[in-house]
Amino acid sequence: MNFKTTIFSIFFISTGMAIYAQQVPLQKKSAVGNRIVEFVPKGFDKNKTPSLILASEPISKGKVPTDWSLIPEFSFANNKASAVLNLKGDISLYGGGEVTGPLLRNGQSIKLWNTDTGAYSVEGGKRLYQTHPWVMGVRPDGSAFGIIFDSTWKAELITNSNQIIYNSEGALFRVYIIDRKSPQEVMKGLSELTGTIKLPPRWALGYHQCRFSYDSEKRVMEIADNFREKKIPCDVIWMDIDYMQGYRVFTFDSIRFENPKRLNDNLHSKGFKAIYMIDPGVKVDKEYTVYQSGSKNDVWVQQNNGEEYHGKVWPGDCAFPDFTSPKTRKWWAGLYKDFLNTGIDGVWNDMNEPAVNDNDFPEDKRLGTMPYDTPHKGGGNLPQGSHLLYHNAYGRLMVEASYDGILKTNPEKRPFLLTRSNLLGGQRFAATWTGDNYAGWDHLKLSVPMSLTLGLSGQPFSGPDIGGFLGNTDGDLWANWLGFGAFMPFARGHACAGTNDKEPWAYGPEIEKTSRIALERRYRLLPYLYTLFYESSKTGMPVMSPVFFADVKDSRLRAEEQAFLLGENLLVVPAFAKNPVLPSGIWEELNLIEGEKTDKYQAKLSIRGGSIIPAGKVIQNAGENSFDPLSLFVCLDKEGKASGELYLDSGDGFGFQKGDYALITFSAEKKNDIVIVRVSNVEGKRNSNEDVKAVNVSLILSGKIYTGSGTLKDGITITLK
Ligand code: NBV
Repeated sequence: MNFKTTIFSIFFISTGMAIYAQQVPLQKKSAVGNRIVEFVPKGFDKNKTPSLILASEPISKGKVPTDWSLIPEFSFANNKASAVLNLKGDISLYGGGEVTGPLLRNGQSIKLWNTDTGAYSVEGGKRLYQTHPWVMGVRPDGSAFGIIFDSTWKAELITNSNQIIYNSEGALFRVYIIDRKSPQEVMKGLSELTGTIKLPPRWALGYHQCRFSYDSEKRVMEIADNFREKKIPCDVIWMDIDYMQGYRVFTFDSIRFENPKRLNDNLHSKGFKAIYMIDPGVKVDKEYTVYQSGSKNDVWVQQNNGEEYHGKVWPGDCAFPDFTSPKTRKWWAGLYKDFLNTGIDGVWNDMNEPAVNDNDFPEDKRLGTMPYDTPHKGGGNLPQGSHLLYHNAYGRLMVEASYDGILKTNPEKRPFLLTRSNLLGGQRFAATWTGDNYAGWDHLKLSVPMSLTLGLSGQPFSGPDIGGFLGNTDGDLWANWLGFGAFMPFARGHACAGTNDKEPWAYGPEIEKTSRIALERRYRLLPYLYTLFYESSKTGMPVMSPVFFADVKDSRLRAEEQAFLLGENLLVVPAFAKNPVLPSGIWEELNLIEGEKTDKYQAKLSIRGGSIIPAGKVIQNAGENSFDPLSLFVCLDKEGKASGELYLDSGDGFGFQKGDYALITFSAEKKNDIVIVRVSNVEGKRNSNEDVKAVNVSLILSGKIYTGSGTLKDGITITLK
């Protein structure tokens, strides 16, 4: 046994997997991007481990940079491949996608096996709904690297302080490492490999109201009307599973939702959008058209003996589309046409781990999903393979098909799709939320590092069930959660069946007032938030970032997970935060709504020195005109300068891809007692003077506010007296 084999053997003993692991030499390593290196182990076979993570097959661009130091080591034992990256020095680790536990991932381990885990209770929260075999490391000098284990096989990911270990239960896989000067540059590298989100419609950035379930057309309209009567901003009402006829997907209950078109039209007339749930399990019912058509098209997952696989979900026995097959994905996409033509605006894919209820099996036989050896057909670029290979990609393949169906039905609109299960890279198709949390303080606090970690794993569009899904919520918890949840990329209140009402007005007038303030603050910031989503769709940067992004060299900030940044310029400190570690430098308090300062539930907002944040007025939904007037909040740096950006377009559709947008850069400069704010650059063909007629500027300097107003064309002058 040579020295290296000994190390591997020890490592396998310590992780309890196998005693002897065969070291696997590298077959190839080459640069596939700017400081991105691909590592291919000898014996790697795409037909055993296809890539479902990368946006496209990487192209070799020559040799590995000469100063490159990060080389993974591969091994293979008992038909299971592993890789390890040895770390030198004091490295802060992040990533792993959807995880419980701390933001700083040193000394953590997770299981990559997508699981329906109510209250995150399965295996102590080490196994959640999604798979992100990705870790980012940040060195003391602020330079950073990231590693992708390009595999969907069942796996575990261990982040020790001196090693990143990935143990799969399947064939050899490729590894990609990005090594760049900052974590932000590494995030960009991740998006070069796995893609970015598509720019969402602006309405998707508003507040969403959900419940399992608003169970009749009447109840949905009551909720919608309450928002408008009470003047609490809201854009979307969600239809959970009870709108269906006996939980049959793509159907509507003939009594409670007898006329979905009428309901959707009604919602639209009041400025709401309507989102409906679609699960993967299709009821086995010979009278049901979706089951009939699926059977005719041979789309179902079959067992090794050729019989249809059936598993229990909401409707009882269900068949499951085999999304690994392009034919099946096309068939699934086609189902959306008639469904969406009732005026549905967005889709919610749930239970797509896929979750199967096998509670009537003896405990040791329960998998909660299909048996590992269930075969999947594959097709196109995908080989035939077992569920052990494809389970972690099931949700990701489902949302690819759903996305295509939504886009095909309404090619002139931007799809909005939310998914519970997904895979690294799946941000290209769907936004996500963090599944079934519960109404407790620990899950309220956990929701910040969870969404931060998703953002650091390529998925910027996420948020928790605000208020907590499982269990009853009291007014105090709700108001605290909404107080900062209003600044998360995806902001939706949700509640489980059998729990108390969890709408902003459900806790009495005081909390209703607080909720209104929180949401009015979000709506004022929509122009800023939309600009961040635009940037993210271009570069892969998170919308919500950890505080250490403000100063990557400041080691104090590396573990901060109560406070967070929205973009680079806005710091959000939730009301619950105790002694948060905040970035140094100039940060001024930002106030947006009367009454927020004295409201104990509101997060504290601060604007970074050197920045300009664009804001709109309070509107009730994102379809209303926000720029009457446009507000610019300015905070100067030490040199008396500031700059910022505003992206605007029509809010939906694809005109922006043909130039119908304006990306306006503002700059401010102080000379003696005068500050001049002007447009320094405009990109895009849209005439922003049509959108923005008047501009109000608030300059915040040492806690004092100085104001001025004018137009984009002429610039605005502020006198500091
Ligand atoms: O469709 C019902 C729920 C849904 O409200 C929730 O958000 C999902 O995560 N769904 C799970 C099914 C089971 C809930 C107990």
